[in-house]
Amino acid sequence: MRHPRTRRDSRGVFLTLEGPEGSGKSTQMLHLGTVLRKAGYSVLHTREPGGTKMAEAIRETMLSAASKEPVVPETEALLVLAARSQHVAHLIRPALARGSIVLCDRFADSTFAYQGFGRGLSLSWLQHANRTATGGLTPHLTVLLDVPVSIGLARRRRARGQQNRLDRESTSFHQRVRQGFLTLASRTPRRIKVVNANRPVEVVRAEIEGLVLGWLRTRERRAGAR
Ligand code: ATM
Repeated sequence: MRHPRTRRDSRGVFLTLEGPEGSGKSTQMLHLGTVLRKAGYSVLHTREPGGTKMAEAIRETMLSAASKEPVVPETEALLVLAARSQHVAHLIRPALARGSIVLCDRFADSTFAYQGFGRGLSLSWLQHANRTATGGLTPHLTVLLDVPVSIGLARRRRARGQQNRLDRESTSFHQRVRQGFLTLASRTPRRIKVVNANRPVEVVRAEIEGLVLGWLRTRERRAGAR
């Protein structure tokens, strides 16, 4: 199965949530999914790396801290891209074709932030490889939850038992990742909306909800006017 060459599926809506460690992304994803379903949308909630059986197996390999064998940055990038290729072909594109909202916890911006800005791999190579893996599929809207590294890592450590291989990277790595996300947002401000996640969870929740529902209504109004 090859990826079609279309940039976006015209029926469904592809929304992603991004952010560094401890930004509260997973909690906010669950809430947003509930809000969208209550508003009458059909929602597919998924995550990266992961989403299909094979992609989840790749996630386990990539994030496991069990092996003592150091992971080469290129290997890490190719693993997330392999997982993404399966995910896009077997889960995301079919859901978009059915007209669903696909709500995805991380996508290509994480590859640019972690493997590009964090690990120092070439962004143009990553963009090219990502296009090959996805057939050019790009989210319609991305919410970036931003939080200072010290706060994010402390939150993550408190959530005991959840530390993976990347959580254990140096503070400077996580700083580069955070700055990387903010750089991506400043380059594509129409798609990537930054939300300050260093506030009480319900304040952040309300902002995300307003932002996404407002964006969907504007899109529907425009589609109706055509
Ligand atoms: P979550 O903890 O948000 O499920 O993400 C899993 C990890 O995968 C996350 N790091 N930590 N800790 C970021 C990492 N990741 C990448 O490095 N590149 C990618 O392209 C994706 C999608 C995730």
